[in-house]
Parts: sequence; structure tokens; C-alpha cells
Amino acid sequence: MDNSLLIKAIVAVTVLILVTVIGLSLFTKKQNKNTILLLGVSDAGKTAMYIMLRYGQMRPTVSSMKENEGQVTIANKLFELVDMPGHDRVRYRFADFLPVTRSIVFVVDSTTLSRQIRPVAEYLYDVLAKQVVQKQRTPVLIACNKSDMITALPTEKIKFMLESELNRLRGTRTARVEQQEGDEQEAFLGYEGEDFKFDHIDNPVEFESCSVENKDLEKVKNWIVVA
Ligand SMILES: Nc1nc2c(ncn2[C@@H]2O[C@H](COP(=O)(O)OP(=O)(O)OP(=O)(O)O)[C@@H](O)[C@H]2O)c(=O)[nH]1
Ligand SMILES: [Mg+2]
Repeated sequence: MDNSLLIKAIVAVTVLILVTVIGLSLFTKKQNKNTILLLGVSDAGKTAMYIMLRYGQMRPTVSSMKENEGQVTIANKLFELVDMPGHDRVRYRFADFLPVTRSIVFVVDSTTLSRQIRPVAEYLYDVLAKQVVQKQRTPVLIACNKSDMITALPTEKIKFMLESELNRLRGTRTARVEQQEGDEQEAFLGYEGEDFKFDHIDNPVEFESCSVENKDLEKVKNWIVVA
């Protein structure tokens, strides 16, 4: 075999190997990251939403102590759906799912947020300040649930309340950052010296109203498919 043929063969084999490796890594990355995480404090309606997305029904629920996991098909696409209990002794386990998480649906009870703004914002802060969430720019939907109730707050109001509370929390929590180490360290949310705004973080954050009770989850489903 002459030299030029040998070089051509080596180049061809190298290109083939490269294409296979890149193709495989893209494929597995996509495969691994199809988990949709349902997060939010207790009683927000996560398990009700999980059941509605999986079975198309509203069923009675009790406060969860263990996560529910299962597959759902939305617009012909298959997703792993994880409903994480809101109880504060269990919910920290959401972090285990982050490496395979495609997007996060953070469920809020629109009727009780005025009373619950502190714990809700604390949890949302925990989520947004995770290094992996910021690095992967995980998309987050704030699903403002229970819109069927007359006492439900509008999404703009919920966004404004959460921004104000996250801003307040950032003041106290960044003071603690020096004591944390490595991967556990919370990322800074937003721009230093400016009030916190959702627009200031790299993750796409959107707000939609919904009601599991009224089977009104179209906007949530559309978001899951495109996010
Ligand atoms: N009115 C109304 N009630 C809802 C809606 N979605 C859920 N609920 C009710 O809210 C209550 C709590 O729902 P769950 O789904 O159990 O709440 P959860 O977020 O899973 O709570 P934890 O498991 O404790 O974290 C139940 O009584 C549901 O029937 C809704 O869209 N409208
Ligand atoms: Mg539940």
C-alpha cells in the first residue's frame, strides 16, 4: 500500500471514530436529560398534577413522604416525571435528580402565597442557587396552581412577590456563603448591587397559571415540550 492511501485510510478511520463518539455523547446526553422535576412546598398540588399528567384524572391525595416517579407522554414525547414531596425533611433529595433534569416545574398554590411567601421563596432560592442548576441553565416554570379559586393571585403579582422575597433572602443568605465549601456553595442570584429580578439569572424562568382541578394544564404541558 502506498503512503497516500495509508494516510487517507487513517483520516477516514479517525473521522469515523470522531463522528461516532460525538454522536453517541449527544444521544446519551439527550436520553439522560428527560426528567421533569415537580417541586414546591407541601399542598401546592404536585401529586395532583403528577396524577393528572400521567392518568388524565384528579384523584384524592395525601401529603407525600416519598417521591413518585413515572413516565408521561406529552405531544408524542416521552418524559420521566418526578413528584418530589414538599415536606422539608424529604425535599432536599431533589438535588439527586438535577444532573438528569431537563426542566423544573415549581408548583405554587396561588391562593395561599401571601401567607406562605417566606417558605416558598426559601425553597425556590435553594433550587435556583444550586450550582448545577445555574451551570446547566435548567429552565424553570413557576406553575401558579389552583387558578380555579376566586382567591388565586394573578401571575404578575406572584412574580413580583417572589422577586421581592428572593431579594430579601439574598441579603441574609449571601452573608452565609463564606462558610460553605465547594459544590455545596450557593451561587449568587442575579446582579450584585441591583434588586433581584428573574431576568437577571441565566436560567429561563417563566410563569403560567394552571388548575389541576379544572384539568387546565395546557400551558404547563406546552412549556414542558418546548423548554
Ligand atoms: N382548588 C384546587 N385544589 C387543588 C388543585 N390542585 C391540587 N389541589 C388540592 O390541593 C391539595 C394538595 O394537593 P397535593 O397534590 O397533595 O399537594 P402536594 O404538592 O403533592 O403536597 P406534598 O405531597 O405535601 O408536598 C389537595 O387537596 C388537592 O386536591 C387545583 O388546581 N385547585
Ligand atoms: Mg404530594
